Amino acid sequence: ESWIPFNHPRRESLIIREMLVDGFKAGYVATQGLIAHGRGECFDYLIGEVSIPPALTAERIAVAVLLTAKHPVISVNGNTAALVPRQIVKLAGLVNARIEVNLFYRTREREELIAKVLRDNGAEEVLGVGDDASCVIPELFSERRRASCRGIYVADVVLVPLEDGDRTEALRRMGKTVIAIDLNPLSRTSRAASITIVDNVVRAIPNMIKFAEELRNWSRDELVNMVRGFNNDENLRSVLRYIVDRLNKLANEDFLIEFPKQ
Ligand code: PTJ
Repeated sequence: ESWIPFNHPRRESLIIREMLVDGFKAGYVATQGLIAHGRGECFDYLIGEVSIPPALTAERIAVAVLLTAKHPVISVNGNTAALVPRQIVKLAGLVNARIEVNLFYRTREREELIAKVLRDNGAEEVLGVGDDASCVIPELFSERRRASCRGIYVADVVLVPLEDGDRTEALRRMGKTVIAIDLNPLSRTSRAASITIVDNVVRAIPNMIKFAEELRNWSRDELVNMVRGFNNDENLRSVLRYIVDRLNKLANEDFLIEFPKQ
């Protein structure tokens, strides 16, 4: 990241790209992960690269759900390991969740590299590596269906940043509460999840850490009550309305970059 000028207007975004490229060069970000990130960036532009109100609502509810879960698990893939490894370990500690490596493009080498990244960032236990992923998620094919028998397989609540739609649906069919973080509000994952957080994982996880620090002092009843008032369908519609309103506003304003007249 040293080559990125300090005053570059898109410095933040370039640094995030660099983190993914570094993870790719180190062998744990999937090639397809770079493409997935580009799609995410596009949706991030539409929401204005900030955590919009319905995202903050979903993040708060998600933390309450994690805090009241029996067996919460945070699923980690290549992109998440590259972008927020330390923050994932912190959040897992605060909500008492186990961490599992669960890859779409599964290879033993990437699993082990990601587990190492997580351990280097403070994780004491990382599930889902190699033979630990010996339970089978029904209705999914190939290596993608393997999950840890101590982790995702028995979890009641699973947090999946950047997940594939098929797997989200399979986890829902198993009766699990699925919390998705996905910048694309139209994706199958977003539409299939129990709680959909339309936000960049680099903002969502730190926000969730703050909410966890606040909500962990709440009673179980207070948390359960708060979750009861949440409707994911309604929240996801608010995201779409937010984008429509924002684009409408921009379409009625001057948004071109001005230059002095020659
Ligand atoms: O590491 P692996 O093998 O598990 O593979 C990970 C990827 C992401 C390649 C895999 O899960 C995949 O192909 O995912 P999809 O189907 O491309 O979906 C990724 C979704 O995440 C897309 O809808 C993107 O808009 C969204 N996304 C990308 N970057 C971010 C994001 N959402 C939140 N924060 C991001 N930084």
